Amino acid sequence: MAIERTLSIIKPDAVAKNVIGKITQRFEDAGLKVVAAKLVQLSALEAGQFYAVHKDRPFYKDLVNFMISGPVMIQALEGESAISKNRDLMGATDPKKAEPGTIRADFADSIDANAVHGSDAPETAAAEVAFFFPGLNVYSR
Ligand code: RTP
Ligand code: MG
Repeated sequence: MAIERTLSIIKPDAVAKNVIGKITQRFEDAGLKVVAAKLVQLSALEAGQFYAVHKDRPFYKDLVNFMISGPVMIQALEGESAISKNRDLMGATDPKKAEPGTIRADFADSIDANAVHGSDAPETAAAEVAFFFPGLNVYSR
């Protein structure tokens, strides 16, 4: 077990539902600390770069268009096993398959509008935190 950082994005559907606070409360209740945050409207270029790993998948264009459909709340979360802990709090990608009590089960409408993003591994967490919060390591400690 180790203290990690992970990247969370509260997606446009959840921001529109006014549940930034409720979702962030779940992170805090699980022992994760918000160490950086910004509410932004992503450009197509930023969203496309961020999800570049999926660029050849059939859902890529819809995913990028969804991510730029409204503001998103981007947070770096820090804590014990933050990467897997956040994924557990989020629940499965498809909210119909998400465990009861997870963020996606409670707040997501569909596999496309699924409320939150979370980094899925140490390598992607480091890259994603650096993508949105360059210099975080320099300034937060
Ligand atoms: P995220 O990256 O947003 O945290 O979601 P995830 O790890 O649970 O799922 P991932 O496989 O990385 O897919 C990224 C996003 O693409 C959309 N998606 N649609 N129609 C489909 O089969 C499909 N598969 C994935 C979802 O919105 C997913 O969050
Ligand atoms: Mg993913």
